[in-house]
Amino acid sequence: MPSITRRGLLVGASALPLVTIRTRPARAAEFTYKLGTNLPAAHPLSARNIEAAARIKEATGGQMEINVFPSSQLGTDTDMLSQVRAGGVEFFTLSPLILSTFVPVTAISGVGFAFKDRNQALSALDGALGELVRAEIARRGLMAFPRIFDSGFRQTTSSTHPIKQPGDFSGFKIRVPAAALWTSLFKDFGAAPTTINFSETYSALQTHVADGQENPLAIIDSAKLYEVQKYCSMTNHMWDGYWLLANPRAYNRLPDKVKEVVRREFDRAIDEERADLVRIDAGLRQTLVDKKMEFNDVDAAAFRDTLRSAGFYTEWKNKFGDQAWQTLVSFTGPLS
Ligand code: X2X
Repeated sequence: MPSITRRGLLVGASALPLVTIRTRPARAAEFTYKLGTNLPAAHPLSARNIEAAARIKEATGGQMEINVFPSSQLGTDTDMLSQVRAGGVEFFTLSPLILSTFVPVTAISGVGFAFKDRNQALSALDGALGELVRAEIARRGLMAFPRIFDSGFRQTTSSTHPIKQPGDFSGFKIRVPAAALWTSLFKDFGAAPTTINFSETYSALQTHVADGQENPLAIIDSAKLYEVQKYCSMTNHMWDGYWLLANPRAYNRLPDKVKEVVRREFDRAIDEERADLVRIDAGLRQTLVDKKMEFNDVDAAAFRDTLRSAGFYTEWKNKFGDQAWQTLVSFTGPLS
């Protein structure tokens, strides 16, 4: 049982009969933390985090309250990353590639055409590859929870033309998130990538600052990008996820029992979110066709060859270093 604070007890006892004290609404939480994400509330990652927050409040008897802020309400990813480092935001979900602006090796899970399916990606990140990158995240003074949220394989959308073969990328004004690996990959395809935070992506597409972008179907749908994009090309060029990051000082301030609840409930949220994506993915293409997007499939091998010829794999192998690269290929098989 949480103890009644001295002040609460005195105020209650002097002003109200005992029975009223016992039925008063729960006192203010001892820990009120924020969780920021760039995803809309309609995306399973936000929905499952909102549910986890409610369970955490309940299981701690109101001691811990986590307010989830979807749709970049706390700022762009770049802002939120600074905030979670400084402690102004306590929890934050972030793509490993964007995190690489602070911890370079985390981008390794985004190497083009590396994982053959989501199970392979999740095994790597639940296994040795995840351990390696989380150790680096910890060394840089941030905390990542042990498992990653799934985001899915990224597809390319456009308002001007479908991407059917690598040549269709030539000069293509494509918005990419803020990470060197993304810019490099699309330059190697021959495109003209421009870095824009996700919170500004919809309007950048609407005003044709960019003609295209790339994201998993669950994000194209939940962020309504189909309203400003006509074509969706199933390039499957990269798998992506979201690390759940915490400010370590804020996390370590929590009593052990609260930490245990937080870990358990976020772990459940991650399981459920991964299952949600598998379930909805099957129908998302049709959902987006119903919303008037035109789809096409591509020959992935041709796109991968383009990257290989441009020196993409050699460059990134050198950047990540042998140990990290060997860990990646122990899951994916050879990559060059
Ligand atoms: O910014 C994006 O495109 C998004 C939403 O997929 C990421 O967070 C990487």
